[in-house]
Amino acid sequence: MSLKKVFISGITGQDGSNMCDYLLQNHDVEIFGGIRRISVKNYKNIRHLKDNPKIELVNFDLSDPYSIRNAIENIKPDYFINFAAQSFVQSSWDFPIQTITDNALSITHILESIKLFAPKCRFYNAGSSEEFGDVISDMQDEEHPLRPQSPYGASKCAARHIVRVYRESYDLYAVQGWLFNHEGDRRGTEFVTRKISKNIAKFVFDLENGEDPKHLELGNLDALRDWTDSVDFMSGVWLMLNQKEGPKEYVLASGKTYSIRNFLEETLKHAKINFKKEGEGLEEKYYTSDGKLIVSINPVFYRHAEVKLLCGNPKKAEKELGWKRKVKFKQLVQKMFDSDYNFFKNRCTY
Ligand code: NAP
Ligand code: F7E
Repeated sequence: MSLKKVFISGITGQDGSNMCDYLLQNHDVEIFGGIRRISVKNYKNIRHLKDNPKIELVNFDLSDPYSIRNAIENIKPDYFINFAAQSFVQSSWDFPIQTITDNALSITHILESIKLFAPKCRFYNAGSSEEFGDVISDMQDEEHPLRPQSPYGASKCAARHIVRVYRESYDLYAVQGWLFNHEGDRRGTEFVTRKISKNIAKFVFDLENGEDPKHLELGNLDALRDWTDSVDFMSGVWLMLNQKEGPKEYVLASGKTYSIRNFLEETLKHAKINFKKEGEGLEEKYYTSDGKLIVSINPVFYRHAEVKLLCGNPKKAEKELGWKRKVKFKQLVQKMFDSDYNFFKNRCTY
């Protein structure tokens, strides 16, 4: 029997590469990874898969409907997992048209091509807790209204509606999960958790090597986020794609919330930096016990509108899909710091 064909877009990103690893470790499938043309190749998250015969890289750009159509018409995948996106909320105010084009309009192109060329293909689109935006309850579940606060959040809401319309109009297996923030050692360095882990690791490394360490600039430390290890979410996405009944859409989250300040202080503790905090608001600063500046606030990292609190309720996914996360908050902080610290340490030995 021929292997099931899984198309993963965004394979060079955090989730696409983690999904590839998850499938190769747990399921006998053939993977087609969508990659776009960029000026400098960034294959670091998939370098370890370079010679794997079960993976083929395929030209695919969300902003080019012909590349979408060609990929789906030629491969006729059994599953299409769309992790490609303009995924950085902050940039969505600078590139609103690109954000809507790549995150919403492109989903219509994908669904049209699935409808025409692979109607049995099961489609997953990466939804986001950013769709809940200006939240009306302390915990958000599948019933929470969509109240996006950014062009990014609005783009994911538009995609959610078009996925539902195609599912109901054409009886397609098309779902969009609501994934809350998820992180790890493959996270882009512009996102706050990785920005903290990488910069604090470098700070420690420089101190240990007698260099003058550079301090880190951050934005709003009061925002509350629900963080999970991206690796833990991959089985949840696959379960959403393989429901016996449905298809239904689920929230995946840890059910706990922490401030950016909590993440920073936990990282500093794990890095064994004795720190002291001074000032409030824009004047808030972190110093080492001997007075070296570690962190200051730069308003440039504040947003036009902030999602103040995210805390997802994963009960429905746990009960109906049997999904459960493994990694807790402190372990995630440790994993990210250790990975970045080891990078600087090993780089030095070459
Ligand atoms: P990521 O690391 O930023 O990866 C994004 C991927 O999309 C990269 O492979 C990127 O390719 C690709 N991409 C961007 N624009 C593209 C285009 N026009 N055509 C084709 N590919 C394009 O994001 P992630 O954290 O893995 O997130 C995966 C998905 O989940 C995204 O849809 C994101 O919006 C959504 N999401 C993420 C989170 C989270 O906390 N991580 C939470 C909820 C939802 P290049 O390498 O070429 O740039
Ligand atoms: O910001 C605050 C910032 O950029 C988190 C994406 O994966 O998750 C992610 O979106 C919080 C915000 O992620 C800095 O204001 C403070 O409140 O790491 P982030 P995000 O915006 O939550 C959702 C669920 C997605 O769907 C997205 O694709 O941290 N913050 N200081 C900062 N944020 C950044 N980036 N940089 C700072 O210096």
